[in-house]
Amino acid sequence: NLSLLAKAHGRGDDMPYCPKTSPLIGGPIHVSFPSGLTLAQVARKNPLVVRGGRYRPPDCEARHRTAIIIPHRNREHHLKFLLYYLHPFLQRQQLNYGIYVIHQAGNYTFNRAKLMNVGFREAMREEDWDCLFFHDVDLIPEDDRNTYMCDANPKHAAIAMDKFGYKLPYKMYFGGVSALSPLHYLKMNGFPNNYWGWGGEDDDIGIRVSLGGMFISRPSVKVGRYKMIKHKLDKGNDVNPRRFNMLAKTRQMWKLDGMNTVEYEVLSRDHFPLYTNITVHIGTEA
Ligand code: BGN
Repeated sequence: NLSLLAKAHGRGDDMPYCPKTSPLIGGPIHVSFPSGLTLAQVARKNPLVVRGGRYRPPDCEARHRTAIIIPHRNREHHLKFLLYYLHPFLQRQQLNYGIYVIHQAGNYTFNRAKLMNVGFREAMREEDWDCLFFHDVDLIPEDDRNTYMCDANPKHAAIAMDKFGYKLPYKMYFGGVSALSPLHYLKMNGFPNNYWGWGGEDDDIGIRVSLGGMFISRPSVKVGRYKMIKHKLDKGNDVNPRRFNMLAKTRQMWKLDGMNTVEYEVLSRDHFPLYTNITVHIGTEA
């Protein structure tokens, strides 16, 4: 059975499964932002990463297939640092993984949650991922024991961020980095499509988890640590004044808006050396 599975994923019979706990895990990571770093250098440091930012352990069959979904616009500088840390981090965890950057086309107000719906659909189209990590571009994980695999319930991975003093800012916080299986995602009808601008969409997603009959799981604060790359509020991502009213209606809205209603147009799909870039037109506010 195991070897059939291995064959179905394009490998020979004799590849053993990777150990349940990777021997390559090292614990805390010192994160700094070297000036002058280039994507070509990152590529040279990761020779086993193939087209589109894909990787499989060379000497064992991965137990987990994880897609990283990164909503993005005009943050190339952050993306470079994230890729610099994330590729080796995921390789030490012996994952079969792929990195997807979902780039919002145009200058209209940013919509993080809708871009993640796009990422979910487009990543699942390419591969039977068993876990999706929805990842802000400016958050660098600081401990590789924070495993990028899914739990039985949706997981909030960014429990301890430096900007919040390495603790949760509030109990229901679900922002930054979260991990859902395809089944979790569909149970909560994905994410809302109508949060334009900064704030509230992550709280909506957190509420959807419980409306979908699930709980939020978290790693320990020792392990779920992240360093945020400092930046100013983005142009085109103003604070959304409607977020309070919208959050009050999540219970009425979650089945009417989400994965079942997402509409967009893919403008390009590029398999770059370190990531797959999907540029998408997601429209404007109704
Ligand atoms: C919250 C925001 C989140 C944001 C966190 C951390 C709202 C909704 C109004 C209650 N939520 O206040 O979106 O991720 O702060 O910055 O603004």
